[in-house]
Amino acid sequence: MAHEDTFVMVKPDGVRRRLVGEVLSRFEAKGLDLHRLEMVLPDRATATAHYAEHEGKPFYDGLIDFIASGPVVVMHWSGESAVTVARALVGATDPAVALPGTIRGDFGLEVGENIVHGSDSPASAARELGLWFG
Ligand code: D4T
Repeated sequence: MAHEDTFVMVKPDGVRRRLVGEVLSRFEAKGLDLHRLEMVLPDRATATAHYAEHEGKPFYDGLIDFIASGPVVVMHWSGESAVTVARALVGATDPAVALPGTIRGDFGLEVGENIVHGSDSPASAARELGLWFG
């Protein structure tokens, strides 16, 4: 167990569906600490850098279009095992199979619009916090 920092983003569908407060309240209720929060309209350079590992995959172009399609809310959270805890709150990538009780399990149905992102490792968190917060 270790104190960790992590990066969380409410994606454009989550903002459009007015789920920002719902996401925030789940992270707060779990006991993580919020350090930074900002609403931004992602430019394509930031979106492509964020999802660089997926370049060349069939869903990549649609994913970049989607992330740049409207404002997102980016957040820096920390706490005990924050990376793992945030991923557990978010749920499985495909909302259709994400467990009830997770954000994706409770609010989503489509993998292309899965509401929220959470870093998948401490190294990804450091990279993504640097990318989005400078
Ligand atoms: P992110 O990174 O958005 O938190 O999602 P995950 O970490 O849970 O899942 P991922 O990196 O494998 O996928 C990134 C992003 O691509 C979308 N996606 C994914 C998609 O549109 N079609 C697909 O088939 C897959 C696998 C959803 C999340």
